Amino acid sequence: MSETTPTRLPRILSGIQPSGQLTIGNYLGALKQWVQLQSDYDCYYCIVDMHAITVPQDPNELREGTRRNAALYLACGIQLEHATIFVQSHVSAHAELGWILGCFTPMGWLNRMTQFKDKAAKQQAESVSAGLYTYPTLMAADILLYQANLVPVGDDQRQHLELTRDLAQRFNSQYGETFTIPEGFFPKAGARIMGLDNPLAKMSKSDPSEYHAVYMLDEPDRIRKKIMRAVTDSGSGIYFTDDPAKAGVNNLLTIYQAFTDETTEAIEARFAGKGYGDLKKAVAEVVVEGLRPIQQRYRELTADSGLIDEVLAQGAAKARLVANATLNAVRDRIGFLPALDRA
Ligand code: AQP
Repeated sequence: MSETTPTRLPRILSGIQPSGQLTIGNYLGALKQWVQLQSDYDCYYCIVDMHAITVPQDPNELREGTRRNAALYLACGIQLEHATIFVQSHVSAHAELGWILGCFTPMGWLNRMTQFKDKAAKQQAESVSAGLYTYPTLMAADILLYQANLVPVGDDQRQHLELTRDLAQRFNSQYGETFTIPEGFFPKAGARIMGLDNPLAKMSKSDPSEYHAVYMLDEPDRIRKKIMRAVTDSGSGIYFTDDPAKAGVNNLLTIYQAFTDETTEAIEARFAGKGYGDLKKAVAEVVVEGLRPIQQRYRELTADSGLIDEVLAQGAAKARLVANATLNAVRDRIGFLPALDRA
């Protein structure tokens, strides 16, 4: 089944968890691409609150984070004429298809997921949830429900996307064409922004340390302070490199490049002969200036208290139409008896 019509644009699905303040990693790895791609696709951008609860969340912070994500999507430049913005838990088809796909996923596939291993290692073994383990099958449901052609994500989601493709292919070959096989879209610069305090670990919004991440809503002075304290090395060369000993400098250059879109050569020439202090000041300024219009727009959007909830209500209604069409086809394919009282 594919509810593709000859006239509709190819579709995008992507989402971010409301599991804390969004970082410049979320922005550069995901949001910036969402904005750039939006006019060529029919876009579905969700706030994946059901994924967020795979680790413990404070209910009030989760609600607040959900609205904040939505406002930041809009503040970055997502336009409602191109994109549907919605909350994952508002569309119950995600939970149902997630369950069904879980029943088609060999545990061996899930056992290979490095993100589960990383996140589980940060918790007490006995408190790691089954939901964290089956996270990739819910993510597959998110994508496949919308028959998405393209999924713009950061590098850390590559393995989950591969699993989604494998699952869709397996289901299609068993039950006939049901799901579109999605392609990943990874940014050229900024696919993996590393922690400022530890440039060997991915920058994450849920990392508790104060100097780990720049948040999209950080005040300019706070951004400067964090970047000036970023870990570098005892050497002096400023160039892009895979050498783990210079991961801090490489990360700062990557952030600079992702914000400015300048070429590698131009950036290396700009910093030739300069010191790490100069590099950090320059990076801080491009981050401050890059985030300034987003922060301004965020303040405007959130001044209207009902606006975000209204956007999310309309988004959910639109998303349900697409998601339920796929879910009905899946139910039929696998042999669930139709519920005659269901519209
Ligand atoms: N450091 C990063 N560099 C590039 N892209 C990143 N993304 C996240 N961190 C980086 C991309 O942001 C999107 C949303 O991620 P998510 O919130 O759904 O899950 P995540 O990848 O687990 O993000 P975090 O910030 O690390 O969240 P927590 O700390 O809650 O686990 C994805 O496209 C991701 O690739």
